[in-house]
Amino acid sequence: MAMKPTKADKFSFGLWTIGYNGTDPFGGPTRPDLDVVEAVERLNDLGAYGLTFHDDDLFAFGSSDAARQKQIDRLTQALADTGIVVPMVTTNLFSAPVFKDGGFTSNDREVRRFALRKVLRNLDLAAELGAKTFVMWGGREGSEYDSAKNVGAALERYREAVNLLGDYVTDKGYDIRFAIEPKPNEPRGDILLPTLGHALAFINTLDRPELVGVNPEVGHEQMAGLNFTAGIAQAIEHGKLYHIDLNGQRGIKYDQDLVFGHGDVMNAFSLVDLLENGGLNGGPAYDGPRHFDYKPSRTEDITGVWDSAAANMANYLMFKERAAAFRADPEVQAAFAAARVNELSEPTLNAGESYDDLIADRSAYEDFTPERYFGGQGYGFVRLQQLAVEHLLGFRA
Ligand SMILES: [Mn+2]
Repeated sequence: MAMKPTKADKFSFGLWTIGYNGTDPFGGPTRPDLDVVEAVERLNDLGAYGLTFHDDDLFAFGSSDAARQKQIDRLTQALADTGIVVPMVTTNLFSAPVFKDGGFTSNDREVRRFALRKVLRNLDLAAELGAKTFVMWGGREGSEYDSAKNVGAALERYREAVNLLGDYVTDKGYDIRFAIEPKPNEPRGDILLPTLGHALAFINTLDRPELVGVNPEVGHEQMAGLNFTAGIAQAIEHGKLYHIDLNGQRGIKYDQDLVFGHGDVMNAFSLVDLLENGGLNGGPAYDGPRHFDYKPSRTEDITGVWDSAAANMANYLMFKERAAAFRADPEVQAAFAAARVNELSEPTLNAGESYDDLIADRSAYEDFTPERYFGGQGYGFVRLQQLAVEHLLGFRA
């Protein structure tokens, strides 16, 4: 029962995902390169709405102005022919040898100035294509050796760079916001802003924090052993979920970039439940693109590439359908009530209550009986989780 997406589902893909040719640290390509026009047409056939890219995905690093423009024109024509949009653009500051010690935070000042110029040029292209989000994944911003990188200075340079970019889009009048993508390691031994939490703290130190949010990736947080759904909930609570990268990862190991739903299935279910049902009055908590940043495994031929692209979207829609069934089940509603999940939304103090009032309230302390929590007053969280599993596995309508 594969579910068929439509453009209203807002599914988008990176050109580097379906375009991944299978190269890994231990072997070369297993598939030919994918042309951007074919990518746009096939994504459109499959029901996606958006394509995203790094500058170097569309035109090779170091391309002449003419070669660059030719590729932009070919993309623009394919977009016009299909109605596919470009909701997000990002810059490659990690593949070319010049960025081997990073872009914004390279120890080499000339490299930092070159990196800024590359990003400014790419921002103009993003604006031209109507992208609303500009992702910054600093894959090479880090080090392998503690003595090789002054982390404090690196964060100052990172801030200097992002502040400059914020000035640029503001002065140009571009309707673009930035989204920082955290990752703990790979390709660097340790990457700056390694988790969503580090990024949120950094954003608060910027000149224009309102222009900058996060683009968390499922696998990146899970590589650090963190609960992705919980991190996304915090990003939403801070109003900072500007974009999201969906994929699959199984535990703390190398960045697998599996199809969404092919990693931690339970966490994928709770994530979709949060995105689709975690907002006001049970509505969506996020209305941006559902963006897939995965890699079709290098074992696959081109048929496997498109099967995997379709699988990402079908899995998201199946999780969405299962989450809706879970929420609609009266037994689940009863279990939520028994678990007092909604009680957490009640403020702990009464309206206008002071600490003096709290201290005067004997029921809060003197007459309260903590002893009853020993052997009693269970929460039933396990029952609630079991109901989720039964819905997820299709054993409940
Ligand atoms: Mn990844």
